[in-house]
Amino acid sequence: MNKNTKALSLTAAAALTVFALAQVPGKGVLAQFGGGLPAGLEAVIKARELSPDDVEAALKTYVPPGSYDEFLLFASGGQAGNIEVLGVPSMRLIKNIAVFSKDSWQGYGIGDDDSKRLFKQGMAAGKLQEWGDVHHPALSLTNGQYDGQFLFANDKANGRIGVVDLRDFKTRQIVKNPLIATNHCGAKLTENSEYYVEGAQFGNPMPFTNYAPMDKYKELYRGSVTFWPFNRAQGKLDQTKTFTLELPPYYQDLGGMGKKVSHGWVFINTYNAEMATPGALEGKPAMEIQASQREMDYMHVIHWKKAEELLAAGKLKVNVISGMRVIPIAAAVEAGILYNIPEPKSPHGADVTPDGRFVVVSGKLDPHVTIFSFAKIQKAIADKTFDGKDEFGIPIIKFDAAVEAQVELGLGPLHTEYDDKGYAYTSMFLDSSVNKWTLDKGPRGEKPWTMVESLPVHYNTGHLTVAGGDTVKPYGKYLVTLNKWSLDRALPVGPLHPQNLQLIDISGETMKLLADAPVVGEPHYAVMAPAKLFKPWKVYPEVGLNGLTLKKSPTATEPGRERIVRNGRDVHVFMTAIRSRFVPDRIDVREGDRVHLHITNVDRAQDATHGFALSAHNINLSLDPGLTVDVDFTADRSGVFPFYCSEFCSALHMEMMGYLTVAKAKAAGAGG
Ligand code: RUQ
Ligand code: CUA
Repeated sequence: MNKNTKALSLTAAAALTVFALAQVPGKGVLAQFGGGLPAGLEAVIKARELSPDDVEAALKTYVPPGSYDEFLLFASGGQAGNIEVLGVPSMRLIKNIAVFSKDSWQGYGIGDDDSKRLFKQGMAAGKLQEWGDVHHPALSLTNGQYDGQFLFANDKANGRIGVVDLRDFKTRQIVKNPLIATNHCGAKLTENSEYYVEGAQFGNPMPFTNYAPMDKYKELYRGSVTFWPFNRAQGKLDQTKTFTLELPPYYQDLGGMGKKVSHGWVFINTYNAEMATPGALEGKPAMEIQASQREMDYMHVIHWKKAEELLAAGKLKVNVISGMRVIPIAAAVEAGILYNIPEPKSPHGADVTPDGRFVVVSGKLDPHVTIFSFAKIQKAIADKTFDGKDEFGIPIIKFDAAVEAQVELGLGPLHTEYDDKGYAYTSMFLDSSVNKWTLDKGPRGEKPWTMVESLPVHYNTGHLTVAGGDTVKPYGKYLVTLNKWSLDRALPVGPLHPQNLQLIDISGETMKLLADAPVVGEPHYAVMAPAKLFKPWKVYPEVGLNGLTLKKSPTATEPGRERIVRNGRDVHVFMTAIRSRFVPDRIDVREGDRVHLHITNVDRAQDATHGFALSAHNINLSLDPGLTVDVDFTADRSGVFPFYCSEFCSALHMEMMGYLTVAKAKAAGAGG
């Protein structure tokens, strides 16, 4: 729809603007305009054919030059392997955090030793992976609330987790789960960041590097969920202390962490309870048909706290597989830490309410959201109100015994979050809308468990996020939808369209769409928190820090102590960078020498970043103020290779350069 068609007459729009301006807090705002609407403003409204809604949205999202946004949004970059940081309400991109994929802007994975080390930790099945599929960013929690310290990202494609330190917004750790090929569910932290919970996505033999024939899927393939303890002091997931629950080879999907009363429990959706396997050429129906046969799938209900206690007491059987402690299904069932509840088919979100009393499940193929009560689940377990067991011996809690309510919302409910008032918001994939509904109490006296509003979004929204909407205390105010298709929402830029974020104001009685923000890389989920929660460094606190350990680098170089040290075929270059020179600025080596560059940016000024680009060697570094960056390479071809600063750092930036010369091996041999 052309928005010009909804443009109002100048007078109406102008009147509305005055009204909207009058809403700006602080008295006497209109006085600045001489008590009325300046002619210039009227002209803009007319020339741009803005409607009253447009004017209001513009006023609500405008962040004047030099002012800051109120919230930070961390959106997954999907197959771009990164996390994008946007300001809310302006929806401007502020930073790209490279996690699993290379990024030459921040010199990530473009030759430096630190990211080589990180990428090596993240090898999958013995092979370097230079990209990832980031689905679910998660902020570290203290007492169930964001604490602004760490950010986690999962890589669905390779079953990996990345940890980002929010002091400098950089990736500090990548871990690979050796048991599973892919991950998806959980991807969240427990209430005090005790564990990062990582569930498998697609069933695989355990470990996935052990081949097993597909016709033995039920027997030899498994699902799982791994609990990774988080060592906050070190800022690291501790691979040596994980425990994993073996699960049936259903596809584990999203998970909700228990909160408050339900702390200690995790709820994980599954789909493909049919345990179908692909075989299109063998005449099998497509997976989408095979895996949607049953009316119900199962949600796993897991008492991880009890598992932790029993493990500590040595009272739980574990098998060690690929160095990981794996609790077999039978042992988990016997210990009373694993149950199933039937849930409407093809579920996606399992979202625990802020008070922890309910788990809301959205099944893409069911028009309802289903609300399970944690208290009823507990009672059903205590009373053994089971409907037999699944094929793997896991007790099935009776659906009716656990369900609190079902709310009919429409087509394709996917994911639910909560605001600060007591409303729930569910993204509707097929209907392309956000539907708002009441929990067990209508905040404005509405009926409980009732849909109160539906707002169209554009288009095919996957997840949504409310500021703090997955914590015990949501901030509310803004909601962002993460739309899969953008169709006509952005200027055409070729068949590959951007994805689209939409900012929605949820502070009033009704939802208001404020802005579109096309992004690159598929946003699966995002988290949003007040900007003031984060206290990132402006420069590194010390000169000569290693970017991975954040400790003084053994190769840090002070000004005046720059040098080139030859040790056989190894040439160590201790270099400084400062506006606007590299010292040394000439490196003469011979073909076959191993060159080790150790470059310290000794500039202390905020934003005085230098780059180091070396021609024909696939190397570009970002030398942030205070960092020492190491690079290692073999001078394997003779020639003359300029290096230069790739950040425009000063008026004499163009002069910030030098040469690497590589003499032919033979000629050099003569020179000794
Ligand atoms: S996911 S929408 Cu991991 Cu729901 Cu993609
Ligand atoms: Cu240093 Cu440009």
